[in-house]
Amino acid sequence: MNKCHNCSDESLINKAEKEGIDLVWDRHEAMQPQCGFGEQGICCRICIKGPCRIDPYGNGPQEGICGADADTIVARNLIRMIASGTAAHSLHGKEIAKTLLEVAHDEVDSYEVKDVDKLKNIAKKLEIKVEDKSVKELAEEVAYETLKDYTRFEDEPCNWLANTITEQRLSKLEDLDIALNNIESSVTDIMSRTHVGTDADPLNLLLAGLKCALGDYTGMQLSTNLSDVLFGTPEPVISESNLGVINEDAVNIAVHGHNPLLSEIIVDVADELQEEAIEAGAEDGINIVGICCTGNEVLLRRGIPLATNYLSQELAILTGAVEAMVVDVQCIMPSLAKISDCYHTELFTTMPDAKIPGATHVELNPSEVAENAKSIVRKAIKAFEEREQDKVEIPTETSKTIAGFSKEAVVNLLSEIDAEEPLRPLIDNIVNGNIKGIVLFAGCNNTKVTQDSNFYEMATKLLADDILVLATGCAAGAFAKNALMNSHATEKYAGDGLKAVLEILGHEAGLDAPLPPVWHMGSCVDNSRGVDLAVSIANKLEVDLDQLPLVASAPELMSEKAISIGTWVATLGIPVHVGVVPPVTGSSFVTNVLTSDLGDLLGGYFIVEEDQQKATEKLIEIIEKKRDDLNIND
Ligand code: XCC
Repeated sequence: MNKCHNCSDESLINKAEKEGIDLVWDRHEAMQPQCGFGEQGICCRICIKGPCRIDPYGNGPQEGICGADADTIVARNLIRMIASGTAAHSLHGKEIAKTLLEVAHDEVDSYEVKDVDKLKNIAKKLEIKVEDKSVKELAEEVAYETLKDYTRFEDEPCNWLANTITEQRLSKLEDLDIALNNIESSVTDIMSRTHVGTDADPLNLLLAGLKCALGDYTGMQLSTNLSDVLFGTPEPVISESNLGVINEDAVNIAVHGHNPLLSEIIVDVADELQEEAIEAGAEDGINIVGICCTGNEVLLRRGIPLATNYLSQELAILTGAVEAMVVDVQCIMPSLAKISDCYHTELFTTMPDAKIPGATHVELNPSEVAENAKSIVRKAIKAFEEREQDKVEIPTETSKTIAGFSKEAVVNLLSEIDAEEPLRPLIDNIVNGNIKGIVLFAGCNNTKVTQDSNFYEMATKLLADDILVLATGCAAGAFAKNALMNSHATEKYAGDGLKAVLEILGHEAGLDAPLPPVWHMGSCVDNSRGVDLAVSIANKLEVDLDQLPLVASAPELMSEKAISIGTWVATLGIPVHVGVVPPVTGSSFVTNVLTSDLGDLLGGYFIVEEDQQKATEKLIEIIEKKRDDLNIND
């Protein structure tokens, strides 16, 4: 199998081979054949009588030692994945909410409220009175109302759930008793009910999984929105992507992970220390580049170039020109420590809950964040002097990237056409078929797929069929690197209807060229931005989300977070394609619920299809069917 869809990566993979450095693809190969029981989700390690495994061919045991069958085991394993994903995203959100509270209480001076209008809009959404209140008072109330979503014991639904979805959807969730009231208790609930000898009913388990996944959604909503308050709401910005953004004549610092609390400060501090880098011999000063979702966060808000996405994170170090890699939480390969040891690169961990053996730990707690960030940047400047020139090999490829499509940015753009009803031009073009539908690509890379290939192949076909593509997370990284986020891509790939719309919008945006055909909405927590746009369209059309010609796809999914995202997307009524088979096939009951019954119940369901061509056809078919049902197909 090819490892990646990107020639700049190829050269570095060869370099690693020459230098005897194992990369993620080598470890994948060494792991073959992977455990078939694990792949189907029928291995149970929940108690220590086990591990137990169910024979998928029916010859051996059909029950674990306690009597749990394949349906129970698969459902339990799946919802534990959802709980982990929810915990990861919502803890990220909680950190942001706590920081907003600290700003309100004057306890930190490195952060401030950058988007006051957004803060006021959020306050209104959360039914907080805005008049006669200072910014700090509002920030305090918004933070407290937000944090209630982590602590509420009454039955009413979470603020950031109830106030961000359609009314119809909320009542559907209430009818099923899954309108979540407390993010953290949903995680506790999963861990408790999956303990040995507790919930054995696969349907009951799956319903708890849906409820918990809504905690992932709620955590994302509040993460995105409060990050915008603290760091600014993204507007279209032009930058570059791919490993070629690493600059031989600069001190290169890669920021990697998810939480903008860290990367924003590193970017600020780097600006202050440019002179020191130049004095150390780096002609171009300090060059910050991003990886994974931290990369997306600073690309959208600060125009920082994106070096790469998940699967090729190790390759950044292989360039031999990265002085420091600064990581926070999630999706950071522990292998980075070993690989940086082969180079002058220093790997810095910064969060108390994400340390890596072999890395240097510099904790970025809010009270001394600026000082510690400076010490990291100064160490990087020092490392520049130790760079081994004969080990430097930076690929030349970069792609122009236009990013920053927050919902607000989209509405601002559209209001240039219709100030009264900004969504009208978008809706009109969906109704008249210039834009047939929308696909939101999300999720990771996976060694089981040639990196980025599913994203690229599927998106280019969808664009040709006049389907607008939105993207977040490593999906967005794949499109940015592979030149699908610029005006040239619109000329090259978009069908005539879509192209005409993007030309008009590009003109309104003052670009003198079409808007890109793939809209970068941000990091994984920013999947909420896609929902915001969809909810506004649904409300305007007076329909629910499941009626829109809208589909989501995670064609290279990998993480537990991707499972929880996919689950809430389906729960909100949007069909979700996955291009890697999740570990559920050991239970036909669970597989049927996810791919069929869920659709009857909530409108959203999973489509499992590994073949990118067939997957694309299925998505188009769903979009056509939704258009028929809405009576907008000619
Ligand atoms: Fe991680 Fe967000 Fe997946 Fe990328 S897309 S591999 S979760 S970095 Ni979120």
